[in-house]
Amino acid sequence: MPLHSIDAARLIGRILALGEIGRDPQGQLTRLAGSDSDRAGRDRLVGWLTDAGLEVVIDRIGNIFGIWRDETNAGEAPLMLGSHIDTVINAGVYDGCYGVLAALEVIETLKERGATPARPVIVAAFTNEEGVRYAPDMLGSLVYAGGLSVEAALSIVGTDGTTLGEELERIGYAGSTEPGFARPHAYVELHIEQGPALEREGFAIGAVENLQGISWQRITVDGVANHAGTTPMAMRRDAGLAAARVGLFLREHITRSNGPSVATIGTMRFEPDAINVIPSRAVFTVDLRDPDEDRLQALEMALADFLVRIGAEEGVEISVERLARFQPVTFDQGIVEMIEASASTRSLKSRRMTSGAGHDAQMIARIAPTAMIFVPSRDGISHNPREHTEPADLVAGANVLLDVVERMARSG
Ligand code: HGY
Ligand code: MN
Ligand code: MN
Repeated sequence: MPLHSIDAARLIGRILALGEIGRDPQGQLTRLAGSDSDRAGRDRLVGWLTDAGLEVVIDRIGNIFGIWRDETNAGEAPLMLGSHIDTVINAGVYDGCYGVLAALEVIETLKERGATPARPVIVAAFTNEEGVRYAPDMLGSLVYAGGLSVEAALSIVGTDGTTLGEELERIGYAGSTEPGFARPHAYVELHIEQGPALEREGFAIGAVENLQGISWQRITVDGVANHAGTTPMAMRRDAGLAAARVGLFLREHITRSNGPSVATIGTMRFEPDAINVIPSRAVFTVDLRDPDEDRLQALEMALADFLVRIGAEEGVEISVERLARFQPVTFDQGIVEMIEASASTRSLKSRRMTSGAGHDAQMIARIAPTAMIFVPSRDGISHNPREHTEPADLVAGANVLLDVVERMARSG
């Protein structure tokens, strides 16, 4: 059987074109959910979906869907593909966008070949997968999967004091369709690995069989502002020092445990934020992850205990706000095997793996058989403008997606 291929130039061209949308004067790429640059990226995608002859649907949380269906298959549960096109700050061009554009490419390739799938095929671009402006992350797919009400999601206040609902209205993506309008027959997400494993071990394809749990917290430490020069160390109630101790604790605790857990303090701000004033307040976030739910809970408990301890030792008040909490998920073995079979037919070396990053697949797995396909990330770098995947790897991943879609769309 001939091995079909997607149109490599069209796919790569669109990834690079979308990657130019949302650059600031310094050339940094940022398309935070609900922002003007997010609107520009969304508009570009909707243009491509429309040009491809797909029915475009926007739901109430701003998820974008391109639907390929006809009267012969409209009654069947759809095969859903996709990812996200919002980005982190100073992002690369592949995270999320590759999966959305490769899904569109697969549909266009099948349409051009005159394929007649037994079920509709949908490409989805989910709102606010990154969660940088509005927490939690994977928000649009979480709502679509019924994990959070639309109303609760729309009322989430962002890091800049806006609400997601206001911003979706402002950018023209507050759709009218109820999220969850179609329960997928299956969901497959193609994504860059964003880690070092595939490149380091020489694999072209990752058949992702599970995804780790995620815990996001915002921690506020309240101490007492005082003079940096006149205040003896023993008299200080230093919010900044307490915050610094948390970072050290997490590093040492995880190193001692010698397990796969990871911890990140990605944001931190002090008040009054002056060089010669002992900080009265520190506000920072902690991102904890582990593939095992019990270990993740144990890590959360260890952190909670440490916060109580340093509150007493440093004479500071500590409060914690939970921003996101998602359990690990296991993907559908049948789809994982299809991914491996396609890679083998195409003489692509593949390995099974766990996703360290959160993805929309983590949410859609709640309502449909789900799996992911990874392709290598150069130097394992992501959430960084140096993010890169070789064109040959991008095309290989899209062709594996093509095979899986053909196989799953064939059976009624
Ligand atoms: O945080 C994550 O893993 C994803 O990039 N939202
Ligand atoms: Mn992503
Ligand atoms: Mn990301």
